[in-house]
Order: sequence, then structure tokens, then C-alpha cells
Amino acid sequence: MSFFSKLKKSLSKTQEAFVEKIEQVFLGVPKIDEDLFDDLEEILITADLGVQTSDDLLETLRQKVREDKLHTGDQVIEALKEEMAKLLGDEIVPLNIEEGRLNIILVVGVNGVGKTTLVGKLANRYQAEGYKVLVAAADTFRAAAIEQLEIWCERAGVDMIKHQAGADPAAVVFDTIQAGKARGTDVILIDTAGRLHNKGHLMDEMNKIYRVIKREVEDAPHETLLVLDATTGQNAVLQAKAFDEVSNVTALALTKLDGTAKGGIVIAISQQMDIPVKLVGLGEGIDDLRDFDPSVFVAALFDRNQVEEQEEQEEEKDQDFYF
Ligand SMILES: Nc1nc2c(ncn2[C@@H]2O[C@H](COP(=O)(O)OP(=O)(O)OP(=O)(O)O)[C@@H](O)[C@H]2O)c(=O)[nH]1
Ligand SMILES: [Mg+2]
Repeated sequence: MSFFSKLKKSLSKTQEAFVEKIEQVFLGVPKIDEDLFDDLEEILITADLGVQTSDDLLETLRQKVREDKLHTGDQVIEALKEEMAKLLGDEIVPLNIEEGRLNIILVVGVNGVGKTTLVGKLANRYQAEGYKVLVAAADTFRAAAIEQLEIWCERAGVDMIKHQAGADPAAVVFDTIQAGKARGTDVILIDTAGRLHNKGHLMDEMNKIYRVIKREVEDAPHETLLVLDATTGQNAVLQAKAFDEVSNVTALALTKLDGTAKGGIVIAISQQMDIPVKLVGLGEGIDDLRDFDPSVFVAALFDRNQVEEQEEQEEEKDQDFYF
């Protein structure tokens, strides 16, 4: 399935809760008034864009209605789509991986957001792309965390370095980096224990991992990837802000976008954080990970064709190509 179809399918609940409602309010409306903006505000806030992002979007739209003399509801929908695309930017920002060096990616986040799953998916992706991958089982805290990661590594066909449960995670990271250097590894992925930004003990542990990485590889970690669960809506924005204060987060991954109506959170996060959303999780499977492509995101969100229809068209296109 193409990225567009996959994303569109994942965003179907968000589309119902968001785009369909906007269309109900605006489509075919011949004249724009303030009541319509009140309705729009409510829809944006319920779709988890949050008060700040919603207000900013509404302000820009009001201005556009005045200055560009928009008259119809359809024009407002078009303008909203453009503004959302502007907020998200149009670039895919890939993870900072370079050939010819030992790349280290540290994966962090609160409990249950999808860190281990993401490490598994990334391991699989880089392995398939021909990189030598090594995974560090640095969540020694939660019961069965090491076994869970081991299963992912077996699926991806990559090696994992582990210690016993309860061991010092910084020591696991140290050993992994030593092994990586000895084996000529390209990418090290570090899975860590779920932690709350306000839990002093776990944050200290995090700082220790950081120090070990920095001591062993000067310009590492090349990414500190904060994983956020899209289904938690506005809470994800709060987590991003809190982690950003205590650690040097360089990239965001938004998981569980499939099946949630809260996909609008991507827009809120992009507007309120300076850190780019680089990855999106679209399911529990090993292939359900994509680079975040903002323009495809907006297009998929507003697209009203059925996924099946699109797939047929894509198949036809493929056939045209061969015949
Ligand atoms: N639907 C869906 N489920 C996901 C996605 N990513 C992860 N999950 C599920 O979320 C649950 C938690 O995933 P984990 O990877 O164990 O999360 P974690 O952050 O490592 O959890 P802790 O180590 O306990 O902090 C699992 O049931 C995953 O299958 C996703 O993109 N979509
Ligand atoms: Mg985990």
C-alpha cells in the first residue's frame, strides 16, 4: 500500500472528527460570518489542535477573509488547508544518519508510548537498507522489557546487547558502543525505560547514559528521539515541552496515529515545538513506520476519495507503466 493510502486509512477517524465536521459547517455556505468561526474553533479544539494553535489559525483565517476577500465556505476550507500546510512545512526531515560513522540514536519517552516498538521498526528498516545495526537493551527496569526487545531484534535480524534485568543501563550502553566500534556498526539504537520527566531518579539515569555516549563518541547521540503517543492528544504536547526542558531532544516520533481521532495533534506539536516530527507510527507491525511527510499528511487528511478507489487507480497506473 502506498504511503498516501496507508496514511489516509490511518487518519480516517481524525478525518471524521475533523475534516467532515468542518465541511458540514462550511461546504456550500455562501457567506462567512462570526458564528461560523465559533463553530470552527470548537471543531479545531476538539480535534486536539489545542487552544493556542486553534486561535492562531482562526486569526490568520479571519485576516485572509478580510484581505483576500474570501466569500464562500469552500474558499475558507481551502485557506485552512493552506495554513495547516504552512504550519507543518513541506519538508521531510530524515533522521540524522550519515554513512561512514557510528550513528547513535537514543530513544526516550514516558511509559507505553511505543519506544520499544519503534526501535524494532527502525532496526528492521536500517537493516533492510543495508546498514549494520546493533540494538542496546537499556531498559533494564521494566519486567520483560529485554525479552520484548529481543523478539523485535530477531524479527529484524539484528544483534542486541543486553545485561541482566536490574543492571545499570549506562553500562549496557557502554558495552553496546564498544561492540559497535569493534564490529564496524553503522547504527546503534538504544531502547530506554519509560520515564516521567519529573521522576528525579530516572532522569539522573538518563543523564548518566548521555554522559557515557558523549564520552565514547564525541558528536553523539546523533538523535535523541522523543516518542509521543498520538492518542494522548494535548498531553503529548505537554510531554514534549517537559522533556525538552530536561534533555536535548532533537527529533519527535508520533506513534499510534492509526485508529485515533486525535491526529490533529501533529499540527499542534509542529506549531508549538521547534523540534521536527520526523517519524510516524501507523500500526503495530514491523513495517508500520514512515518518515513524516507534511504535505502528504495534509493531502491525506482532506482527501475524501475512498482508499479502495485510490488503490485501484494506483494499480492502474502501475499497469500503464508496464504495458
Ligand atoms: N496501533 C498502534 N500501536 C502501537 C504503535 N506503536 C506501538 N504500539 C503499541 O503500543 C504498546 C506499547 O508499545 P511499546 O513499544 O512496548 O511501548 P514502550 O514505550 O516501549 O513501553 P515501556 O517500555 O513500557 O515504557 C504495544 O502494545 C504496541 O504494540 C503504533 O504506531 N500503532
Ligand atoms: Mg519499552
